Amino acid sequence: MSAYRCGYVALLGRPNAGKSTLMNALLGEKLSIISARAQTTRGRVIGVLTRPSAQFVLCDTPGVHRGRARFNLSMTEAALRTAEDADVRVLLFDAGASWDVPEERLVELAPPLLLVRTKCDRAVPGPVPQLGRFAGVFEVSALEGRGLEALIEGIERHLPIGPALYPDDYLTDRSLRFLAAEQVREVAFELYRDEIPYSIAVEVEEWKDTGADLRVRANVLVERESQKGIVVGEGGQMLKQLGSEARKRLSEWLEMPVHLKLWVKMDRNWSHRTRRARQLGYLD
Ligand SMILES: Nc1nc2c(ncn2[C@@H]2O[C@H](COP(=O)(O)OP(=O)(O)O)[C@@H](O)[C@H]2O)c(=O)[nH]1
Ligand SMILES: [Mg+2]
Repeated sequence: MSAYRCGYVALLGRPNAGKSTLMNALLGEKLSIISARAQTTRGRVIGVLTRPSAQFVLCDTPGVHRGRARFNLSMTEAALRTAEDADVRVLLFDAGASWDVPEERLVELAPPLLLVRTKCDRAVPGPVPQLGRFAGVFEVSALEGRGLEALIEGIERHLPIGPALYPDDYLTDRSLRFLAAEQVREVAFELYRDEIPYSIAVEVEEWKDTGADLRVRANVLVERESQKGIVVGEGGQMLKQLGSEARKRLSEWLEMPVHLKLWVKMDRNWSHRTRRARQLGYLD
């Protein structure tokens, strides 16, 4: 029998490359929120995949991009730090996209670096420059579950030899509260337009598991007074929709009845205040 392997695997790529979707697909659990809109993921989420021969500590990262706001820059920095600390780096690149600034930047990362062409269900991957930099190239569709096993084996080969870092039933370092708040934020990305979802933070205030059901009270924070009305909507319609869709997802995900109460509050410019953003779990 070969030696056990264990290590950190950073999932990197521009916003929308499919990092969060791939992480969830590899784990078979929804840990990271997913959106058709760029820059949804905030902060770092780890998910632990334990196999008989290896343990993979998968790190989902916010996208590497060129946003100018400090919050965006901090997130890019966080992604690059995660990359540096990892044992294996995985660059995700949409099969239908063309090579650009984020890829140029990520391809410079230290080896071992793997290339994953994502979303192969809807595009045939085109050529990639600097192929020589990659220790392996994989084609996957997280949506169809295609290519995942080959990718897992490919990553395993580059993990250092060593014992598991986490117990075999350990899934993530994020609290259930945080993950639940993230699901509310995911719905907000589908419901609201323009910059509104980017200004939203969700903070769970109360979490009561009665055994029969779960009672959750959460604040939906916005950055400016004028955004409150938009989030609430005419006659409270939008907030009602946000609450009922989020409640549905939470009860499916947690497999128990959930009561969800949402309050919209103004937390002026929270994303410009590093300490506050960190406290909310959006920065390391
Ligand atoms: N067709 C297809 N779409 C995908 C796949 N993986 C991700 N997507 C979509 O791409 C968008 C961005 O995905 P997400 O995981 O949030 O990207 P991230 O920003 O890199 O974390 C979402 O609309 C996903 O549903 C895939 O394998 N196939
Ligand atoms: Mg993401």
